[in-house]
Amino acid sequence: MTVSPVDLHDPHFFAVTTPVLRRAQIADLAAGRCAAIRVPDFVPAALCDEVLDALVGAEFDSYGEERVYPQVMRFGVGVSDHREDGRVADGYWDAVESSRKAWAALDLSFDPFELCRARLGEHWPGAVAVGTRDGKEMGAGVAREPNGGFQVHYDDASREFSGALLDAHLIAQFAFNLYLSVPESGGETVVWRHRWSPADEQFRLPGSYGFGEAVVGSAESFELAPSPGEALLFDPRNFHAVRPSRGGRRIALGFSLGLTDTGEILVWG
Ligand SMILES: O=C(O)CCC(=O)C(=O)O
Ligand SMILES: [Fe+2]
Repeated sequence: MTVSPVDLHDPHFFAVTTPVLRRAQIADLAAGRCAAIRVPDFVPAALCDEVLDALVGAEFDSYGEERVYPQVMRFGVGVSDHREDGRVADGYWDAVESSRKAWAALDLSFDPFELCRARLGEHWPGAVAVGTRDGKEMGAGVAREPNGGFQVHYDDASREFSGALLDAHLIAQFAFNLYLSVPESGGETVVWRHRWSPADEQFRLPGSYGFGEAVVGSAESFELAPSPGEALLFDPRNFHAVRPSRGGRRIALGFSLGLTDTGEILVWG
């Protein structure tokens, strides 16, 4: 039997666009019945602009340049920069505290991460809360500016950390982004229908979080050009990348989410 190219599409590998994030859609994402959920106008433009205006005047740090090249700028803390041999380095907790202070100093009229959690939880039966580790609250999220793009990579806390990252049993992981500013062109998010396997390590860029694009071979993919105010929730175990931006900054709020065995959604940055 010959398989025509059209049969090579996995009907569960697609991005759904929805005005409202439904409980069933989050369940489908966890179950692998879709690969991404886009919610346009997830946060009203006026609130996005308030955060963007504050961030534009703020000083961003860069991720560790050995591991993250091209350079990605960030405002706030990400635990991926504080991973040491599969553990959370002690310095993470001070970084979380500094990050809280830096966000508070922006003097916004609301907490954008709290608002995102509230929106995510509108139709979810369980709580959506910041995760804890050894009883301490993790970072709530970060603003990231990958103007040169993100290399092809995957995110999976259950592989990246030995033991449990949070004080909970995670059964699925999602990545969340709220786009505040997008470039005139470029800056697309690409997701491939390919999950890490041990042989992929031959494509690992030395010392990097990323892989050479050959790692995804001929895997099916889709490309999303984000709009300001849009939220993207996806399964980050699928390899993904962000294309370089041209003309304008690409700034998004981001955090990771884990679905627990008790039906809560716990986030961390
Ligand atoms: O900025 C994006 O669109 C995706 C960034 C990313 O790699 C992630 O959220 O895991
Ligand atoms: Fe990622």
